[in-house]
Amino acid sequence: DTQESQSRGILIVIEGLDRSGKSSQCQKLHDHLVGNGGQARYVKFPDRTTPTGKMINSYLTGSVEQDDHSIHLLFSANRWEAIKGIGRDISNGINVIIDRYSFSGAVYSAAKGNPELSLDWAWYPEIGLLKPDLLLFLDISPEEAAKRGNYGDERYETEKMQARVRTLFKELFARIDDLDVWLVDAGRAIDVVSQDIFAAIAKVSSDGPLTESLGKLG
Ligand code: 2DT
Ligand code: MG
Repeated sequence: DTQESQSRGILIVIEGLDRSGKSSQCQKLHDHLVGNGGQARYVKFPDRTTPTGKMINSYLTGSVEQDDHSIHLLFSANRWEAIKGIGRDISNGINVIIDRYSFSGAVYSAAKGNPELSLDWAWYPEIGLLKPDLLLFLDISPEEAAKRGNYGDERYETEKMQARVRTLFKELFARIDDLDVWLVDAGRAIDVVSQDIFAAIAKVSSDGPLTESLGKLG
């Protein structure tokens, strides 16, 4: 057989608190994969360029108010509208790196402390989205994060909120079955962190089709 069958790409999600270095690490990982001769695409959620993304942006920057459930579902819709395209790219051999995904989606909403908006409720609309081959969580202590300067002025960028989000991320990961989560100490120098990430990626196998999707919480 002389025909080489093309292998699929891998789906990598990078999660973490604000100021954990997610966007820089996603960019470095993208360049690393392309430098090794692969194809890669960097996707960031929320994608603020689409109609749902524009509504989300207005909410985050404080120019409009939204019911907690309603904004939650918009964040989810912002992923659902993109997921077929991501699946197509993966099938075509492109590695897709996602900066924030369903995990941020569930924990930020649940961290608001609205008693009607539990982690279980918040997770539900994510069920059925593609499950990543690898989830990297860039962990940073509140003390390390504080050294990196002040928060911006978008909604959610307060110390109280970040502390709740950090606890909820860990609770959520413990409740998801068969998910490969790598905790990365993101308090270290940027290049040290990226070496850890490249090592984790090298172990990910793309054998078999990417058919798995996110399921119910355990
Ligand atoms: P960035 O700072 O990464 O642009 O995110 N968020 C994000 C949610 O509340 N729900 C979601 O589904 C996602 C993807 C995290 C802006 C803020 O939006 C929060 C921070
Ligand atoms: Mg931010």
